[in-house]
Amino acid sequence: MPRKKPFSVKQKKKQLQDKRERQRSQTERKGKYYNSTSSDSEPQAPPRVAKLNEQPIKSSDIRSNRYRLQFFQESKEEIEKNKKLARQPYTPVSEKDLEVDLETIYLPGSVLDIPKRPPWDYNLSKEQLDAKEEEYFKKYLDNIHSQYSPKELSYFELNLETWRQLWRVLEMSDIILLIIDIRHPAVHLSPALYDHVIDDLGKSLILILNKFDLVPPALVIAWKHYFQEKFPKLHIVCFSSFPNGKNNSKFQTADPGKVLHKRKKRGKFSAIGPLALWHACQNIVKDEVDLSSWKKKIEANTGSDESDLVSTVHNDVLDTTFQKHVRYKDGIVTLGCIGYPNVGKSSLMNGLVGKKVVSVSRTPGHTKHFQTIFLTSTVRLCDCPGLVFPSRVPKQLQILCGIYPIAQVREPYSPLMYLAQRVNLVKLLKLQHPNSESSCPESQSWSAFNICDALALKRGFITARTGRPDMYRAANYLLRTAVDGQLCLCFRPPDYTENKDFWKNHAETEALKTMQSQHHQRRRSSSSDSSVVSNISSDDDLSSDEGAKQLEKQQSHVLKSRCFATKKELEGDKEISLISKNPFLNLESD
Ligand SMILES: Nc1nc2c(ncn2[C@@H]2O[C@H](COP(=O)(O)OP(=O)(O)OP(=O)(O)O)[C@@H](O)[C@H]2O)c(=O)[nH]1
Ligand SMILES: [Mg+2]
Repeated sequence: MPRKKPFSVKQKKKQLQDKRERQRSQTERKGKYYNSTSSDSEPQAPPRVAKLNEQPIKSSDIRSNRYRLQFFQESKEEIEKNKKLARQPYTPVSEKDLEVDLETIYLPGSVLDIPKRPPWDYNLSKEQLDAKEEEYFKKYLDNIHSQYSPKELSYFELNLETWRQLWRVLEMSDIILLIIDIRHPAVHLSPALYDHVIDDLGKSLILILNKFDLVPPALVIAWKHYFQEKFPKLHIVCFSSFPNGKNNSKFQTADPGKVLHKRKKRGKFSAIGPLALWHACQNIVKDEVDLSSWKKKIEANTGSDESDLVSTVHNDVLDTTFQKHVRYKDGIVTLGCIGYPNVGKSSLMNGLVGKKVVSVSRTPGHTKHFQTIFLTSTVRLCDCPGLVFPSRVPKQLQILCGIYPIAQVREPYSPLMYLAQRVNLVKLLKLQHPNSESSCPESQSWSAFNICDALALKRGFITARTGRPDMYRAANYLLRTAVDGQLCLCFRPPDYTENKDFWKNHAETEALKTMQSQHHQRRRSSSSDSSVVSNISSDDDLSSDEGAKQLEKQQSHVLKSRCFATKKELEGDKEISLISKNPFLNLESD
């Protein structure tokens, strides 16, 4: 091997300087491309793309990270600025400020409208089709960035592969189910999507107001009427689904081997709202498809006859080509479930089937590829990965909506401040100000950092190295609790505050109250003493051997962490569970 040439320090310095210079000029050249209207003169560096939910690559599937979420990452300056803001005392916002209008979030008819699949025909080869789509998508992003800098926009999906999944599901479905989390309905409904489905594709759209168990009934009904007025062609259905813990707790026996053996069976799922969904579908298909077997299944309210159906879960992993859609082909109606990540699309499918057929998780971006399953011989369900549409929602709110994996949030304090301004955390969590002994009243005003400090002290979250309160952990904990719905942040439609009594006394509100108490009763009676098990079962696919192994690992991990939980932590758990027993504690005035 030839000997290396001796290299002086001076030469090395020069080499590094040149390299830096080259990089700087490259950045400037790219920066011009990202110029926004607001800062025409200053070229900006291209933002980095954060690729979330990285999976360990298995040798059998080198493309396992192909479908992960991709968002623009905030710059360091943005993060520092937000952190600084979160140190300042915050002012709570009024109830009126919780009212949101769709137009303030989406700008229909602007460059922010959803990307639509470019036209295609059978003369194009797969490579040509892919290239055409890539070119179109690049142009779409260029267009957006010629008008907005990433700082001015929400997080939105940059992964073409995920958009392709949406296009595919829209193409193959006869009826589209747009699932939204009723806590944040205005964030989750893109008017451009409505126009695309109704006008361009000529298909029916059912809006599912999901997780209605987490929001006061009057508010759900007010939103329902708001959407109905704005989008007259929508069919609207309220829905909630949950794992049926009774089934899970049966698996808890003294013999851990037995537990694992039995857990290979699929856990049961329950839902409130399938009948209303059936009615909506029946209204659409009329007598073109026979939906009687689905109705019978709902009436029987069991999931017992699908052992053969479960095997028909189908993953079209490499299929990105398309076929011309034929409506109700072979007498089968296809219902495509689409929506933002974490709104409960997969849970809805499980709830309809009555047992766990697709994997669900509280981590967004869990469903990576669309999958189909027959609910009955004439009804096919299709689960699509979650998609974040471009909009003007504050990123803090997006994190609270659950679109960003909490564990990967780089700066959790400003979302926490956003939450604290809208939910009285200090009162709910009975926090004591860290400066409570100080005589100066100004030093006792609350900031997001103070809340984390107080909670960390209260719950005994201490950093291992310095023995100081672990504020980052406290912030993460609170964000997770909010996303899960134990702390209820929900928004109101315009003019709700003035008309609260009208909505409270609305005839539909009473009916929804009954459905809600049904949900809570069934959930309570089914979740006896299985907090550890139910956490795990909703997070992982336990149908495979690998799932069972993972369960074993996780179970021992959870149990271990329980053993090491301090007394303070367990007390804190009780507090949160008290809040979650009354999810509307912070909405008492409602
Ligand atoms: N309270 C409540 N939680 C729900 C309901 N439906 C789903 N969830 C929870 O919401 C979280 C996300 O559920 P998923 O079904 O995995 O959501 P998804 O839309 O498929 O998410 P992606 O696959 O990431 O797009 C899970 O923690 C569910 O337990 C509901 O009706 N009520
Ligand atoms: Mg899913």
